[in-house]
Amino acid sequence: MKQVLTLLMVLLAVPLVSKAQDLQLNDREYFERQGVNVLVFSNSFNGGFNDEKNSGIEIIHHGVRTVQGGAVRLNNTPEQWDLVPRMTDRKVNRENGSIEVAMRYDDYDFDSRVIVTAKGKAVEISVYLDKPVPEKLAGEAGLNIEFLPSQYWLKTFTMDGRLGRLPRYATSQTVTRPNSEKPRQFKGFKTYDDRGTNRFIDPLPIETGHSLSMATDDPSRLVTITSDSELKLFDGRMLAQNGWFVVRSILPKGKTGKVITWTVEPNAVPGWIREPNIGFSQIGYTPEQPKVAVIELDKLDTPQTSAKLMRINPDGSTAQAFEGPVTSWGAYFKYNYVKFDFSSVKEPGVYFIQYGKTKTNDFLIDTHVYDKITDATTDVWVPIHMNHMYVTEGYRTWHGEPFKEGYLQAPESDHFDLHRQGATTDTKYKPLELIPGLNVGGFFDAGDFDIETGSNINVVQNFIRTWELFHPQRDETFVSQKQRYVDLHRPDSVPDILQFIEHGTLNLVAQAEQIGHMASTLSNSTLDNYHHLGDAASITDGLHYDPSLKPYEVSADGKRSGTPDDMWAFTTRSPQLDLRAATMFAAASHALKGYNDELAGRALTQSKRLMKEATELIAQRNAAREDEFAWLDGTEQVNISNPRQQGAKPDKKRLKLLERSRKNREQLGDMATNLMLYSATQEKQYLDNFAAQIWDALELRLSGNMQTALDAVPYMDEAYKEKLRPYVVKYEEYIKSFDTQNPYGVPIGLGNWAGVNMVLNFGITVNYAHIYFPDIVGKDEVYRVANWLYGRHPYHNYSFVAVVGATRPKQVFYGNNRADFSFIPGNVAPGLLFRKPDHFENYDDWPFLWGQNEGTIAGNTQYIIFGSSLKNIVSE
Ligand SMILES: [Ca+2]
Ligand SMILES: [Ca+2]
Ligand SMILES: [Ca+2]
Repeated sequence: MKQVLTLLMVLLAVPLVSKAQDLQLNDREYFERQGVNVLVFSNSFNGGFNDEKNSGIEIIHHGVRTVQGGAVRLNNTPEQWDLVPRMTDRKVNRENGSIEVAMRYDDYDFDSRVIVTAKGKAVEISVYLDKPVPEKLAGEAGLNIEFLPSQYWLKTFTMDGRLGRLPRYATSQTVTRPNSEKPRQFKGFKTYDDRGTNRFIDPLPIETGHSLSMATDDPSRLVTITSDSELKLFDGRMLAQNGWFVVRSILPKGKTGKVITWTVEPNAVPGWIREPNIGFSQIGYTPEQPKVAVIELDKLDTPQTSAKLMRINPDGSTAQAFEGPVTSWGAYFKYNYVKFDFSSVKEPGVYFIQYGKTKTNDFLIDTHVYDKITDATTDVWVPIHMNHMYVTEGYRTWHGEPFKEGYLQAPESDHFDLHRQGATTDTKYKPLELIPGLNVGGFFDAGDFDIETGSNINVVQNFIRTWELFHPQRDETFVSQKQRYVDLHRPDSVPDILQFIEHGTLNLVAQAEQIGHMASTLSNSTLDNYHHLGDAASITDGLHYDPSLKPYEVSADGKRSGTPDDMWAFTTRSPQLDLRAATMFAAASHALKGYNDELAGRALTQSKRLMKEATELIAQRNAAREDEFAWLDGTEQVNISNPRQQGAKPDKKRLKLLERSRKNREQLGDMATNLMLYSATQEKQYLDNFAAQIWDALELRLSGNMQTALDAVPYMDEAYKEKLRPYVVKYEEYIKSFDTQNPYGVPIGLGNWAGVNMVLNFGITVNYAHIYFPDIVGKDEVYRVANWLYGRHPYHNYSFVAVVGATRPKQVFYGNNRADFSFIPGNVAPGLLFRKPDHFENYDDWPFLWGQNEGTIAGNTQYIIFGSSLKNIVSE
C-alpha cells in the first residue's frame, strides 16, 4: 500500500508542462516537450507473459504510443516468449537530466545499463557494460527499439540518404541458423516448429547504416536515429504477426564502458495540441435518458464556453438543435475534462455534437436504441467460440471441428499460459495417456483456443442467470451435438441460450466423469501451436500422438502420428474449483430439466459427488481460505484509480468481523454458492446459510457483496428487503462517488488488463439495485456503464463492444482472427489500458495487445447479463 500511496503522490503532483522547445525531465519522471513524451522504463518488463510490447524505453508521439521496447535485447526481432530483461535499478538524475536503468538477464548472468539523457530536442541513449557481453550472447545482444507497424507502414524512411517505404505486409528476407545459436526462450519453450530441421528463422535487416529517419512523410511520426554503431532496421512481423519494426545495434564483443550511443530525435509539430476527444454513446440515447458528453482536452487547450447539438434532417440538411454551456470537471491524469449536457434534447432524430471545430460522427436519439445490444454477442460471438464443433455462417466456415484426437493427461510441467501440472496427476491416468471423452462441448477461452475450466464454469453460470432472469427465447442458431455442427442465423426451434448451457455443461460434466474432478484447464501442449492464428481445427493434426512414430510420421492406418501436438488436460485437483463446479452443476441441472434430462441427471450426480468430496478434501487440507474469485474483486483497483481517495486503515471491529465471516464461511460454505444452490434445489438450509453471512459481508465490503445481496431479493421476504435498504442507500453514495473520482463516473482499472470485468460487475449491480430499489437508485444511474462501453471514455470515443446499433464500434479486437485486423461481432474489449505514469490507451488499428483488445468468454457472457438487464430497464 505504501508504494501505491507513493505512486499516488507522484500522480497527484501537477506536472509542469513546458512549452520550451527542448525535452525536459518532468515531475512524472519522463522527458517531455509539446507533442513528445519519452518514457524510460516507467513500465518495466513484468515477465508474466514476457514481452507484452508495453515496456522499456517508450515514445508517446503526439498522443499515440508509437515506440516501445527500448532495451538491451537478445534477438533481432524479439517475440512474445523471447527473454526480457529484469529491471534491477532505476535512477532519475535531475541535475544531468538523465534516467539510468540497470537490467539483467538471469539466464545468462548478463547485466547492462542504459542511460537516457535529454540533449536539446533529442535524447541520447547509451549502453554501458561493466563486464563484456557473455560469450554465448556475443553477436546476439543488442540495443533495440520498436516502432508500431500500423503507425509506420506505408510511410517513407531514409537510411544514410537511401529512400525506402515501410511495407504494409512483411515480406523481407530471412535466413535459417542452427537452433544451438538461438538464445534460450522463456522457460526453455520454443515458439516455432522447425519441422525437424533443427534450425530457426532469423530475419535479415531491411536496411543498415548510421542515420535513419522513420516516417519522413509524416511530421507527427518522424523520428531520426543516428549512431556511430551500425543501425539495422528489421520487420518483426516476419516471425510473428504481432511483431513491430525494430531498430537495433549489436553490442560489440569484448568491450566494456560506454559501448553504444544513439541520438534519437522525435519530431514535434510546432504548437501541436491534441484534438479534443468527445466521448459520447455511439449507440445513441433514448429521449428521456441523461445525455452528457465528456470531452477530453490537451492540458494546453483552452476549453470552449459552449457546444452545439446539430440535427441531421431527413432531407440531409443540418440544423442546430441545441446550444449549451461547457462545464469544467478538472484534471484526471494528463488531460483536462469538460462536460456538455444536452439532456434537454428529446426529439427522436439523427444528431452530432459540434465542439469548436470538432464534429462527432452522427448518432440516434430514439426509444429503440438499446433493443439490439446483445444480439451480435449471442448470435455471432458466442456460437463461434463453441469448441469441438464445426461452425459455419452463410458462405463462411469459422472453424472446423477442433481436437478430434482428444486430450492427453498432462505430464508434470510448467506452462506458458500460467498453468502448472504438479508431480502427481490426481487421476488414474499415466502422463500422456489419452483421457477419453473430453473432446465435447465447452467454449474457447478468449483469443486463444483452450478450455479454461474456471472461465467455462462462469460462462455456464452467466447463461443460466440470463435464462432464469430473462427467459430469452431467441433462436438464431442451429446446434446439433450429434452432427457436431453449428450454423449461425438458422433457427432450429430451441432457444439458443439453452443450447449454450448444454454445450458448456457437456464439457464440464465430461471432465468430472472422466477425470473424477475438474481439470484446471484443457490446453495446448506445445507453445508453437498455442499462438495459433487460423482455423481452430488445424491447431492439431487430429491424429492420436504415438511416440513410437517419428515426428511428422503417420501410421499405416492413418489414425496416429508422431507429432506431439495433442492437447493436454491439466488435472491437479483443486477442491475449490470442484465446489464451484458442483454449484454450477446443480444450477445447470435445474435449467436443463425438460430440455435435456439425461444431461441434467448427469450434472446433478456430479454436483452431489463433487460437493461431498470437495468439502471433505477442503477439511483435510484446511485450505479453504483462498478465494478463487479474488481476482474479480475490483476493490483495490477502484481505490487506486481514484487519486483523490485515501486508503482506510483496518480497525479492531473490522478485524473481528473478518474473523467471524471467515469462520462462517468455512462452516457454512460460500454465501453466493449457497444462494445458487438454493435457487437450483429450493432446499431451505442453503438460504439459511446465506442469510447467516450476508450482513457481515455487506459491512465488510459493501460494493463487492451488494450483487449477491440483490440476487437474494426474489427468494427472501419483505423484512430482508427492508434490512437491505440502508445498505442500498450507502451503495447509491458509492455509485455517486465515481463522479468525483474520474470524469466518467465508473470504476476505472489501472491494472495490466484493462478493467472491463470490473465495469460490467458494477453495471450489473447498479441495474439490479435500480430494479429492486428504484426509489434509491434512480433510472439515470443505469446508463453510466453503457455510456462508458459505447464510447464515453478516454483516448477515443469508439464503442468497446462490437455491437449492433453503434455508429462507430471498434474495428479491431484481439480475437482469434486478429491477424486479419478484424473482429468477431459482439466482442467486448477490456478497454482502456493504463500505462504508467499517466497514459490511457486503446489501439484501434493494432489488435495485438490483449490487455486492451481481447474479449473473453467469461467477460462477454457477463456482458449478455448486463445488456439484457439494461434492455429490460429501458423498455419498462
Ligand atoms: Ca487461455
Ligand atoms: Ca437454436
Ligand atoms: Ca495429434
